[in-house]
Amino acid sequence: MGSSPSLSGGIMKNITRRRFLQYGLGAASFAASWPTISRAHAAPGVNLTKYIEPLPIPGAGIVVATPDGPNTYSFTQTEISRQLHPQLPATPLWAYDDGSGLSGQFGSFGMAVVAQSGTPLTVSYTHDLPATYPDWIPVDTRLTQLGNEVRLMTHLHGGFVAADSDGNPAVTPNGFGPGETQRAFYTNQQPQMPASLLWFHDHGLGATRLNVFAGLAAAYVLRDEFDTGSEPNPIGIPGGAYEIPLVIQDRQFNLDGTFLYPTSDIEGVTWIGEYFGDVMLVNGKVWPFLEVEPRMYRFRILNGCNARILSLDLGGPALWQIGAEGGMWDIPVRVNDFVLAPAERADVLVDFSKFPGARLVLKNHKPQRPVSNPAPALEQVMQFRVARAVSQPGPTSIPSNLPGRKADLRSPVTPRYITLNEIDPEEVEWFLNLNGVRFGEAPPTETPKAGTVEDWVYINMTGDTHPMHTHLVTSQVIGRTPFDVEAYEAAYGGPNGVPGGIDPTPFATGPMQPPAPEERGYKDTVKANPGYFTTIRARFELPTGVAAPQNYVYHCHIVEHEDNDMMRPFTVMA
Ligand SMILES: [Cu+2]
Repeated sequence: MGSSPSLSGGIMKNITRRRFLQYGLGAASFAASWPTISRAHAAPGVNLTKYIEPLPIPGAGIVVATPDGPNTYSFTQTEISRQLHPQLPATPLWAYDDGSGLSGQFGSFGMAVVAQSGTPLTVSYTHDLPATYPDWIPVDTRLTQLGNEVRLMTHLHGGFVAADSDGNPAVTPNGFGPGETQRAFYTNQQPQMPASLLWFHDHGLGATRLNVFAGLAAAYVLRDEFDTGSEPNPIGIPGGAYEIPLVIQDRQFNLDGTFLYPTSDIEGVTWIGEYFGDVMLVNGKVWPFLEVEPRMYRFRILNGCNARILSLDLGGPALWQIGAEGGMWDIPVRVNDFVLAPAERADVLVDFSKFPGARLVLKNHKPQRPVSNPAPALEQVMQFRVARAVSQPGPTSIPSNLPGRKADLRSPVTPRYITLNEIDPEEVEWFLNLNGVRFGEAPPTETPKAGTVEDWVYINMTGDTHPMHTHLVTSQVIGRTPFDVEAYEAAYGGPNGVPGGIDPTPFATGPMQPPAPEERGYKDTVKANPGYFTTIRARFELPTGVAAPQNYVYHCHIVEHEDNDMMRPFTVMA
């Protein structure tokens, strides 16, 4: 393709592949570029029989972590092996061990901390994994600080914590090595950490995608006096055995049972642009089933995929969403499906009372535009088998009010304009960035003053949706504005994309579109769709007793993108 003198070749290529994917060639062109090198040893997921093992749940397959002192947990990152499907050999996994030895973990996702909003926790993580990566985890040593060494760092995703408890590479770029212990203080402070579903996962610089893929992810459930987790509760929502986490992750397998992570077919490159599986795991088991009673349930859904954006539908029962990443909302919202990008969560009420005896399949569809994600189709997620009898009736109606919050922040100071760029796709130098600079290339340019409210405008120069995650804060989605990407790029683009700080408003091609109904509350991960600039608003506060400056990061939560520089530090200033 020709390129005008005012544009670098890199920028034109930046557009090329992603535009093809977005505007039609889609599946065909993606299939052609799907890495093939290791597929000879792949165990095709299509051959695995679906819905023959039960979903692991807390207390039966998912370990509810046991503290080793008052409000203190001590985890060890360790290697275990579990059979994730009866037709597969056992799979080696990396896991968080609470000291129990993990006999209660049945699958590849098996740990949950239950904490109380308002009560802080002290948590440690001790690296007891191999010193170097095993063969089934393909490191790209161009992206890591210390080559093939396994360097770990646990981040509490959604945590309102001091920088040195955050588990972020702006503070600890080298992470933690074998035998070393990371210590963290999780404030669980109110109102910033209300009852909600958080998760903790590895955040090793340049290796997050691999460490999470290997299993280092766990749930962190915050409760309060309303959201007790028991039934009955003051809110009038299901609890106990009728509240169930659904952590959805796609994977590929090798014939020997190990997880398969493809490598690039570009000479000299190991990293791939996105990891997509051909098998769906829920709570760490391949295509499981769950027996439910014909009554109301509460599901806490987390997209734990590396790169796949899910669009989920249950094909029957009414779905009511009551909250998302930043906790519960003020009212329930009726939804038809859930479009969840990696790290996004949905808190959902589902009433099976009209479906006794039914077998329902949770399905995943291709997300509708303007959401764009190059994932190949993977339609089936899990099965619900509805029994005919109810053992405990529980709530029979959706509550009209909830004890949570609608996002409503006012008086932002000057907005920050942040560009999302993809450079030289399908070439050796392929990488992504924010503001035209690599993660460690320049000091932070996002430096909010503690206590102020800021609008951050994510200007997507690529053809894909990027789920942008900001550490420390949750955000209100203000809206998304369509704009002329090519004209903005032609005016301001350079070899590494468009730099930050340039208002795209003069290039808008229509009015700002309001947030989706399911973006009602505060969110810690927001979809930045292609063809739009997305405006979010947050109050940049620090936990009680923590003095500015404090360093955090924000990044795309497609973890392949995060690992290849779609991440930047930010500093909360005095
Ligand atoms: Cu991304």
